[in-house]
Amino acid sequence: MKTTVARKVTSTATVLATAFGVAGVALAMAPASQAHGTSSGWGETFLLKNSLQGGGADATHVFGGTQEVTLLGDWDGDGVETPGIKNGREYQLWNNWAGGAPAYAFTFGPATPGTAVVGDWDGDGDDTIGVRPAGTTTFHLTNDLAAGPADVSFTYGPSYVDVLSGDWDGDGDDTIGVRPSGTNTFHLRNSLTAGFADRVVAFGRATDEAVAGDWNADGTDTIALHRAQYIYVQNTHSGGTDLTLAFGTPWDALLAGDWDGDGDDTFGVLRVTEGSCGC
Ligand SMILES: [Ca+2]
Ligand SMILES: [Ca+2]
Ligand SMILES: [Ca+2]
Ligand SMILES: [Ca+2]
Repeated sequence: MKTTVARKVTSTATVLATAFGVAGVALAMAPASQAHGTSSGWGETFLLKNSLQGGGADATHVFGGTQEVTLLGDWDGDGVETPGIKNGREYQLWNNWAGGAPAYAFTFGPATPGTAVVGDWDGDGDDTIGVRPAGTTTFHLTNDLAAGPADVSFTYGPSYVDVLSGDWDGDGDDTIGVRPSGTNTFHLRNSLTAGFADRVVAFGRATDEAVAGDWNADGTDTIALHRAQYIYVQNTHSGGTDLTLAFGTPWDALLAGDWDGDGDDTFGVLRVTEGSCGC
């Protein structure tokens, strides 16, 4: 699964007051109501878990700076998901967490701000990106990690939505799902075309943070929700919860991905701590 992450900025004082020694778990997107656009702080820490269990993180990475959007995807198709950064229409993507020069750096999409999406749109095994410009319902997707026009463009859903991507039908390609703001209803589409949802899934609450992934490695992506420090996982599109685990803190942003390349997606969290710099 692929993820875009909206940061939740937590003050240092809050962290210290509430720390209880947990590690966290993570749409890959936070609902618009919880999204923070910018962070002037320090300490953007990714806590990753390789199993669907609570407890401490299996890997911890400090990555990124003050950029607005972190992307997670399998850019080189080796089965391991790694980070990237979207800064306006500038994209920088890495095939590891070590930093250094990005493996891919390019511009894509319109100059207007937009919602980023990540997925394997053409089913060839690697993830690429896309964008839905703010205030529009049009998705522009590319199958190459290079500058150029969109390979696919289509309209889907209303203007105010949370956007997910995943392989909802298990046929090998990723498509789009949206949750209209203020609802708990996910409208999943199985083709990259305009039209009605192929599946509608009611799950959780409108304020839950939602991600998608293949938790049971059956080839189909389903939805998980983050509420407080709990993650509610479903393995089918039934709307029911198959597994509940605790990971991270309520202030963490939920992530999902295959961090170790074993074929299933697990969780992570992004913890952003804003310090008092006196500046
Ligand atoms: Ca990879
Ligand atoms: Ca691809
Ligand atoms: Ca599919
Ligand atoms: Ca699955």
